[in-house]
Amino acid sequence: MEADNSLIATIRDELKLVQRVLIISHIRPDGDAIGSLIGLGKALMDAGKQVEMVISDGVPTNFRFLSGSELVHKKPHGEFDYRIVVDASEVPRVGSALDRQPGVDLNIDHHITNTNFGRNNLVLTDAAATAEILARYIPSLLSITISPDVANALLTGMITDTIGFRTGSVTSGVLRVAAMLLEHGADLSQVYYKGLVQHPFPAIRYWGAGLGRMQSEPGIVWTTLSLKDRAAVGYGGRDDADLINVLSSIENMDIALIFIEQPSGRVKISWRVCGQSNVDTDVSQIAQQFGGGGHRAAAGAEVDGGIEEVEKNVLNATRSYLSVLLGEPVSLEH
Ligand SMILES: [Mn+2]
Repeated sequence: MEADNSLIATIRDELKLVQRVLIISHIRPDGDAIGSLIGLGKALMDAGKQVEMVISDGVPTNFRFLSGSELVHKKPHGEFDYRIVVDASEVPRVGSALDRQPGVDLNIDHHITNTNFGRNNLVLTDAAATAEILARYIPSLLSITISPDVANALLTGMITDTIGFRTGSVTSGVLRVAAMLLEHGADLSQVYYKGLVQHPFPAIRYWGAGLGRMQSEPGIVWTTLSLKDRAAVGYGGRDDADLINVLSSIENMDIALIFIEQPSGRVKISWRVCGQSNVDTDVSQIAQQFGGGGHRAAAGAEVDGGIEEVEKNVLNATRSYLSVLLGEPVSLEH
């Protein structure tokens, strides 16, 4: 994982001159969005900059243990001379946070689907997390030492995007960067437990609703989560509460997917390559057919339509994708 030297030099020179920096990450933030935002935000503060951190949806409760999370706003308030977007593959992913802001000066990301929307684009698609890119380059970009708060935030991004260092994106280099963050004061067991393991009671009851109607066929396992399910258990999120991690742990499966009903007739879809899959699966290719994106091992999309109709269409596309990969004749259900 290596960025172009002249790009790093350009960014370093620009950051030296700026005073008021806006940093934004994506809606429905995951641990990498939050960890990258807070890690870079606190590092810029350590370098003497005025910083505002913005995520349209705010910080989910499980990441509020991070020092600096209390400084994250839902929209920009001040005036800025530099705008940075982290962990977002395209501008619409940041929601309304960039409204009335004249363009992105620096785009830092690792998504293979990144559209290079920034004036500068530090996009390294072989990085396991945006937080890994930041951990590698913050010391040279800002001429600072990584503080314990910055280390904790960046380790959160790395641990969550690699699901605890167990995805195919984890290399010896990724573990070396994580070890460096521990040397700078990151608390591995706290970050691991709070960022990955711990769930609220209603979330696990919500899993129960999804697990109860889980279905499978050769290679594919899936389920649905409805608005009713969330109301019944009092789960406040609009996501799958990480249930996809359970589905993708089922043996002899290649692809897990979850359909999550959203307000106003939309359905969010989450794909995950199962841990034991032997096929060279890239679920972001299926997600892109539905206007979504993501990574080889984990991808998502959100589409208009009723949950049953979306389930049928998306399952068929997933079947077709897998059949082509396996070199089998395509048989679709109608
Ligand atoms: Mn990420």
